[in-house]
Amino acid sequence: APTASLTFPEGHSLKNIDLSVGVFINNEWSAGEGGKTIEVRAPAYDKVIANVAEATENDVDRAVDAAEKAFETVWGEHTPGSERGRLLMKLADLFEEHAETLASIEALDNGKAFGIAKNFDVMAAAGCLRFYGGLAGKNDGKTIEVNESKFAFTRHEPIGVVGQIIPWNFPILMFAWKLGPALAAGCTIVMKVSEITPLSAFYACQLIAKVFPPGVVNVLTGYGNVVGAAISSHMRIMKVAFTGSTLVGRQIMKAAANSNLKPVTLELGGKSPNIVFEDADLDQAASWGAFGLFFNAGQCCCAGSRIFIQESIYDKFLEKLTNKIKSIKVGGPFEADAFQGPLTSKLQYDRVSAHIQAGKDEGATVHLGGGRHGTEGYFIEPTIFTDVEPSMKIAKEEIFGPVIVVQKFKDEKDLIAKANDTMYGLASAIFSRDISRAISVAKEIKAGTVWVNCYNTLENGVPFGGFKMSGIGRELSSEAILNYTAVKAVHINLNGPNP
Ligand code: TXE
Repeated sequence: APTASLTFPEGHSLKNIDLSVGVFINNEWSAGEGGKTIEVRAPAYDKVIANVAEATENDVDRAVDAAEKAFETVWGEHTPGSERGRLLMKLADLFEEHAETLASIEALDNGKAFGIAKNFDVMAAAGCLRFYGGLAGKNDGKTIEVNESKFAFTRHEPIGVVGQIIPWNFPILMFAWKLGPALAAGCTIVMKVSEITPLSAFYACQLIAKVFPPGVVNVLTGYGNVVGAAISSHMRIMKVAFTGSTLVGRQIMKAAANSNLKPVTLELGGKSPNIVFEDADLDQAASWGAFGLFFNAGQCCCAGSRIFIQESIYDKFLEKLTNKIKSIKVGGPFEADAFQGPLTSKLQYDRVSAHIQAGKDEGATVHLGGGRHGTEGYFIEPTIFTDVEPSMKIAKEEIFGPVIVVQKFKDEKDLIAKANDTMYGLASAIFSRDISRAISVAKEIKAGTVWVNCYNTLENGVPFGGFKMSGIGRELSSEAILNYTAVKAVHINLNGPNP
């Protein structure tokens, strides 16, 4: 099986690390069936850092065989919930013990700042695994009193082998978000990690092999139209969970419908409104507004990419927001204090650049930035567009980069119409000191998350997911476990008459 040897820039706490980058099935590594590999690049330096095994449809079949065997022999209902929980917590501990290494790999592969990768991504991943460790075995059914001669009970059974497909913006965190609820429910997994950022998950597989029986977690990467399609159309995969673009979400759903009608959960794109009322604490709103979009270089599904400012404070707030955004340090993953890294792939850099060009062509004003940052890697300057019309491409489409679109509104009625004028409905935020206004507007916004006086704060215990074309189903919290269980009703005849 292929291996990779990663070298970190001088001055970093870790010099280099070797890791397996093959197909991970039954806690063992192998080459992809065809022996082909995929180049993985470090986006900050535009350099190839690894050649990882490209899996094929047959590799997916092998992974399903392993997962099925594990489900039928050692996992599922063969391991009590408390024991599944203990193992999840053990993996959480290992994530923390290996945080330095996991974060170094993540920073190099994805481009995000090492400090953020360590203190946010890896720690949040560990926290998520631990949260689901605590929930394992607590998803009880009901006893239902029907009548004198009958009662029924329900069992929440693990659904079986599940397929999971994740993207490149939060590789290790999405890995944990998917693993946690599925393993807590008792499912076994065939996971496709993004071909753009597979490395942190591969390192995590070494930790998984120390904790879980063979076949419980199987991980591979490859192209979406081959491996992703094989997973979503597999007849023996009983459920598929996907995070990625709306376009691909639709294909996954079609593939599920055309194969075994497996249930589908989708966590897709967004164009989330961030609303600043005239009575807001403007410094607070500017700070969260900048964080809400520029965190992870704007590559967040829930990014607050449309800022709506009430007319009466437009100039004053725009100035505060602009100053905050100007203070963002753009830099490589191992530069001290860098907040905004590169776009994670050349493709994403090109897509974001095309959106910026479209904004210029359609007549919006570039208030800040609007170009490439530096000469090496896929960096784009923090960018603000003003004079934006709702019909413009930059106001409608998800940009998924460091580009914020600013619009004005008159009053609540005007705001609600504008904020909801989108096919998406993932997140939103309201900045106001008037709690009644915040709550009543929160009720009107068509989105799965409404933040009040904050942005991008995710909690393991709070469900996350989209309205409208932002997705189906919820991640995190006890809700996510329901995605991985099937409810069985058992009817008991006590002494009822024969028919
Ligand atoms: O996503 P894709 P891309 C949005 C964001 C971005 C756009 C495109 O707007 O600009 O999507 O990004 C796998 N069957 N988000 O092209 O293609 C693929 O291999 C099954 C939002 O990178 O959706 C990868 O593992 N799987 C987002 C995963 O899907 C397929 C995160 C995501 O890739 C497949 C990322 C197929 N036919 C992008 N084709 C979020 N919600 O956070 C591809 N894949």
